[in-house]
Amino acid sequence: MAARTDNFISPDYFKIDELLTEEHLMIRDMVRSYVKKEISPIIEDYAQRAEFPEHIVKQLGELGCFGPTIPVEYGGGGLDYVSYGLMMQELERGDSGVRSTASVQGSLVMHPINAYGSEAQKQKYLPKLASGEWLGCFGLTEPDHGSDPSSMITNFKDAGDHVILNGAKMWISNAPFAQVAVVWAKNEAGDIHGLIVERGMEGFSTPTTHGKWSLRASATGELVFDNVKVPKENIFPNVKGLKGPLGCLTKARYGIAWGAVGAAMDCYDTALRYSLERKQFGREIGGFQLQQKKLAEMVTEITKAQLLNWRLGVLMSAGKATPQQVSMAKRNACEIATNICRDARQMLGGMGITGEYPVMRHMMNLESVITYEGTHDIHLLITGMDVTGLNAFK
Ligand code: TGC
Ligand code: FAD
Repeated sequence: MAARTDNFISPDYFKIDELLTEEHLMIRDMVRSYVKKEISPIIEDYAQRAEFPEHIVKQLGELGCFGPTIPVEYGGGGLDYVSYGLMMQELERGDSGVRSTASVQGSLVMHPINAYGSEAQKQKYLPKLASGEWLGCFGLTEPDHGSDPSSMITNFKDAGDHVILNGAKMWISNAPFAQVAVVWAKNEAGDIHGLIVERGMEGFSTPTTHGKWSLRASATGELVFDNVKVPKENIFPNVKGLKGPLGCLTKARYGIAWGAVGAAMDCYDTALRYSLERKQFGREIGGFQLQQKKLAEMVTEITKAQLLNWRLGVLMSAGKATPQQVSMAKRNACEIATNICRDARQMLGGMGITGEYPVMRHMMNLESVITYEGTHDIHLLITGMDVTGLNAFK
């Protein structure tokens, strides 16, 4: 497949750029240029072949996309949450799988080590993860426990200076390429703890998941633990219970809220451009009311989501955002992005199903994005519980 030239122009209908600082704009433009130069020309090919472009791990590390909010002393960027959001928006504008790689590394692997880990764990793992020398993954979901992780059965037993870990995790992004895995498991008392498991530990394997029609350029796998000896020093000392993994999810869901809007922006830009070039019945299809309705609704929803994300970023940076606000933003972004990508695909007619344009790839990717990190239903129930005080999960 010929490399694609990426002429993306960002929709900014409400001059949201004016809400951003010079630093935000610089970071956003740096990642946007990277995506245009290094991701857009290759990503369709990798997705078609269902292959993970492993070489981008180092590039993302060099760019500062791994752990942008982690303190500088551990190799992070020490940046605010709007900067982090903008990075995720730009990466997912390229491909949801690329954003996934960065989300998992920063929010699901580096964040728990930074927030719950010992000083020795931070020093050992964070700089290597920040630079992209090591890739990490996060194991919460199990074959029989997805939306309800509190029922997990992966467990560890005390064995002196180490513990013995048994069980399996499923649907784990980055797993086949990861050097380290942050794994959530129950101790003998049934309490959930986080452990750092390293590739090479005996009894630990990461079989690849094949046959995905979505996130094809992202590597997904299982984590299998067969009597794995994990040193006790690899257990997070500072967290116990489901709030440990859920706290990580809040950070990652925040990044997804921005990321999904990035995918929507790419589809809108592609559809708009196409509608002004493609002629049927003697005129540009963009001149037909039915196509204008789609474009007008797309840019309206993108604008609303951009404003929601920006406000959430400000609240996150001030330490004032609630997990429920993050759920609303994640759910909203996934919904509007999924609808926009489907409409854009239709606007491209037959061309819309080919890899000539990024739209079908985004559309298929978003089926994972709307499912992982809490399904669309789960985030609706989180909002429902927040506004009524009544729990409809159980
Ligand atoms: P519940 O009793 O509500 O809560 C247990 C404890 O956790 C606290 N908590 C949170 N803390 C931080 N952030 C959040 N978002 C939190 N939500 C809850 C809560 O206050 C409580 O604390 P404490 O001190 O009282 O113990 O728990 P529950 O068992 O009733 O479950 C609630 C529910 C259903 C909302 C939760 O289990 C859930 O969110 N389920 C969805 C599972 C999920 O999102 N899995 C994602 C797996 S990772 C992934 O998909 C990565 S994909 C990445 C990529 O490739 O980009
Ligand atoms: P289920 O929980 O079985 O849900 C099935 C359906 O039931 C859904 O529609 C759901 O909304 C609905 N449902 C469930 N409970 C309720 C309820 N109480 N009320 C109403 N409806 C309900 N996990 C990780 O730990 N780490 C990763 O890196 C990771 N990466 C992923 C990558 C990909 C590509 C995918 C697809 C998934 C990944 N996941 C990961 C797993 C993901 O988080 C789960 O798929 C997700 O949480 C849903 O769990 P499930 O698939 O078991 O669905």
